[in-house]
Amino acid sequence: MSLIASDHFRIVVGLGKSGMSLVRFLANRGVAFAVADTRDNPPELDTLRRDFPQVEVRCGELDVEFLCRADELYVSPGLALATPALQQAAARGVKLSGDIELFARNAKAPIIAISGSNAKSTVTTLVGEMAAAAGKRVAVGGNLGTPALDLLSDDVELYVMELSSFQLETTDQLNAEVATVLNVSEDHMDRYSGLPAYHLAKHRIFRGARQVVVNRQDALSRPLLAEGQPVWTFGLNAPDFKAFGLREENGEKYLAFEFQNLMPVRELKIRGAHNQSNALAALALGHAVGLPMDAMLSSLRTFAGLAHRCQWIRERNGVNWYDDSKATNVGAALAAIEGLGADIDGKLVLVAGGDGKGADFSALTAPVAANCRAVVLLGRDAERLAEALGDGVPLIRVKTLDEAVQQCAELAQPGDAVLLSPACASLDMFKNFEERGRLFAQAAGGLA
Ligand code: N04
Repeated sequence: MSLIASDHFRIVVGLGKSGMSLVRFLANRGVAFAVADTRDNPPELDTLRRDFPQVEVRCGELDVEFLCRADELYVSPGLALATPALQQAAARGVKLSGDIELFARNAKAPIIAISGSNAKSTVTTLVGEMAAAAGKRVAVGGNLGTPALDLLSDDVELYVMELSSFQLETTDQLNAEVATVLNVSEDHMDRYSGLPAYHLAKHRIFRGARQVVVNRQDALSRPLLAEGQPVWTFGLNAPDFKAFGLREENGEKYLAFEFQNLMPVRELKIRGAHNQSNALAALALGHAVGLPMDAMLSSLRTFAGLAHRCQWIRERNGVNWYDDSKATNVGAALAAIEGLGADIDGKLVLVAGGDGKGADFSALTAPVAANCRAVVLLGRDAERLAEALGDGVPLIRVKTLDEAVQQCAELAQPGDAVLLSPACASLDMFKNFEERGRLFAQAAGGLA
């Protein structure tokens, strides 16, 4: 018996945004498939039933016999690969894959691939803007914005992809033109056995990469390299060959490439040392694919940062309010606390807490004590945060975001800044971090 492509049967497991992009992709190509989701009422179910009424859908607990009808499963990043039903199917010879693997097999233009615990959306967006400024037909997406498979087009000249560790777990061979893991700090410890497993997942981004970009200040960003494989580096110290970094001349700091100054740091709209690092990472990635320096620098001058990423909301009674709802892990909150803390005359009133995903919060203790007037705590892991922060700073427990905003308004003094930077996911109280940020800004905006 011959096995031709039309004999193959696939199952899309997990019906979120990327699950729907898989459905469209497979349906367009006439591939036979079904859909499964562990939830009784997955978010995209109505859309699927309306647009693809002929597709079989199984909701609720995964059925191994059903999964074993497929030769390949496309598993959602929202579902752990360790899920017993998936592992049982794999043991019976079913291949576990994902949307990024399919994307990589079908992309005809070079891929810039970006992962990391933090700053991946900022760097991905920056590189996308640099490529557009250079006149490239560029497609930007993946973990942010448009799902990977929806970007595929013969017109695209360059793909700029943000990829999460969960997306990389189901990707065998990405074959990026250039790949980077910007940084590695603890996140998603509810889904990984520890930092080594998380690091291993992230480093799958380098499989088949022609060139790599490495963070000189994070040893965990460095992959095992092939002989002669081109490596570009970035970091906040002075650059050497094939490196981007900072140089100082006449008391002025410059973004620099090798031994040449490119642009004074003060021309960046995004503030803080971590954002200088982000700018250098974007330059390194763009340079690796041959983007002209002038187009890249003009993008750096105009980029004002992402929503919910240390975003300025308003000024009230001499206090500036910031929404950093995107800080869903300790590393991100640290960057904001230290970055903004150094930039203001007064102190920070921090709003933190939510779903800590099993994180160790102890790295926050000293920076919070040094930079914060008070911390307003909310969400599932408020008490775990309180324990880690100890008595180095006044702690105020609240039940709602509105209550948090009221407390901040009372606590903050002229010259201070109020900062929502939770160090936690939002899913215990909100739809996502965007909703958390929007509601915080709304409440802050509503103060008389
Ligand atoms: O927004 C926040 O506050 C933080 C969100 C985090 O901390 O990064 N997100 C995740 O951890 C996360 C979210 C990780 C992977 C995927 C997602 C998006 C998408 C698709 C399916 C999805 C969840 C699912 C769930 S599928 C299935 N059964 C925080 C499920 C599925 O339960 O969310 O079959």
